[in-house]
Amino acid sequence: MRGEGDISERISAALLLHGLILRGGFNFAVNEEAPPGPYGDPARALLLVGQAGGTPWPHFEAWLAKQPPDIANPLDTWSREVIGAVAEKFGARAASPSDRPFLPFQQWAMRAEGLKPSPVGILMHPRYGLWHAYRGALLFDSELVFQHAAAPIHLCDSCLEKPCLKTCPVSAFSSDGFAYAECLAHVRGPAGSACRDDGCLARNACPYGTAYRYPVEEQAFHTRAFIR
Ligand code: B12
Ligand code: SF4
Ligand code: SF4
Repeated sequence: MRGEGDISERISAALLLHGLILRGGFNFAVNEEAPPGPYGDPARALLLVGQAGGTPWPHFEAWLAKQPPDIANPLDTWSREVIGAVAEKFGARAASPSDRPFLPFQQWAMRAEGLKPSPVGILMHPRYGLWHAYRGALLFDSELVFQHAAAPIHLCDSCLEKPCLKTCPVSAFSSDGFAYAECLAHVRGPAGSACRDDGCLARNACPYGTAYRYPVEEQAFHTRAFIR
């Protein structure tokens, strides 16, 4: 059994070179359905890789400047390249949130860090608010040692005003889920310039984690990818 303390510190150091961080992890239960590990058998442990705030953005932009101008899905490609190299170095297999069929990254994140969804679907983090994401997972063929951490406070529970739900021009969030088509039509349309240029108004309305808010260029990049 690998010592998680030791390996996760070394993995963290390797990821930090690209502005990425470890987002916790867990061991799969025996007989639990798990994605393949590095040798094709079901993985025994998982570490999530992600970002908090815009720290990977300058690394990604520097990489992008050296790519052909018509490169498809650049952020996925960069993430796969960087996280794939870290996986290889540490005997893991890298998985991406964009791999098909989609892997349950948000369920994994809830299990790894005890996070819960905000009313806008994005998981709420006690420190980063809505300004964090997952860029990959490292899958191992043997168990790791994890420290047990207390479940974090879910900030949405005490947020009575819920400005995130009052800001969207097309009220895209409801108990039925995210009205993807309505959001898309608005963001693509003539009245959608605020969402297009400055990012999702609902996400930006949340008062938490504002120090981690993505740079405007990154928000515009995500919106462009979303409406493509
Ligand atoms: C398909 C997808 C979408 C689709 C449809 C979402 C849906 N209704 O299912 C669309 C295109 C609408 C979408 C949009 C966005 N998404 Co999205 N999306 C995904 C993706 C690739 C697959 C989701 C899935 O089916 N998973 C498979 C099931 C089995 O896994 P799961 O963990 O059980 O899935 C959970 C999510 O689907 C979630 N969910 C359901 N409805 C919605 C709606 C929204 C807006 C979100 C964020 C989550 C969400 O609930 C499920 C149960 O826990 C995931 C990555 C992944 N692999 O999970 C990202 C992911 C959920 N998206 C994410 C984000 C941030 C967004 C955006 C907010 C920003 C963006 N990337 O542009 C936008 C929202 C639009 C906006 N107005 O800004 C993040 C969430 C991170 C977090 N902090 O929680 C993820 C995890 C990607 C990542 N790299 O981190 N997304
Ligand atoms: S505005 Fe309030 S309810 Fe909405 S995501 Fe932020 S903390 Fe949660
Ligand atoms: S991008 Fe704009 S239209 Fe879409 S959910 Fe956010 S605020 Fe609403």
